[in-house]
Amino acid sequence: MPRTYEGMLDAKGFRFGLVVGRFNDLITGRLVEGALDCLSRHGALDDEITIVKVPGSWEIPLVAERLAGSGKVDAVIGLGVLIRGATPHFDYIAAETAKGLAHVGLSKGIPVSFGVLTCDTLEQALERSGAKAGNKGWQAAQAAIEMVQLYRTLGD
Ligand code: DLZ
Repeated sequence: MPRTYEGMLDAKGFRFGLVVGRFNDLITGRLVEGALDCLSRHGALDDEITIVKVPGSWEIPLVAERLAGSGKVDAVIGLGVLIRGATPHFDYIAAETAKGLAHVGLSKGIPVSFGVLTCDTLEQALERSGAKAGNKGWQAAQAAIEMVQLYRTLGD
């Protein structure tokens, strides 16, 4: 029988850092609500959750790195909403936000969830923040819970 490792969905005793872009805050607010709902339903305490707001998605990795290196959180959840405009601006920010968050996880050695929507339209963003396509904030928090548990299970 192969030895198989998986993280349980139990957030009790873990500390989470949410880094939230304020740009498109109609939607990012819904992602935060989803993430907090997921964390509390899985046993995380409000006292163990830190929320840091930043201007936009571009700034999320910078603050995620700071939190991840602080020793004060067990996982970071990045939440932002990018909506494509008329210029290539979106592509630059989306690519760097994704790369930046991946880099933070790899370099700091703690789980970092990617809860950044990259949408063509406001409608797509609404659908992914609590309407017909679920809530990406909730899913990002769920991945963070599973990953902190997995890290604990795998040990050093
Ligand atoms: C400037 C900008 C634009 C045009 N669009 C978005 C967006 O759709 N979503 C988002 O999170 N942030 C956007 N920003 C702001 C940038 O992320 C960043 O905050 C600014 O360029 C300042 O560094």
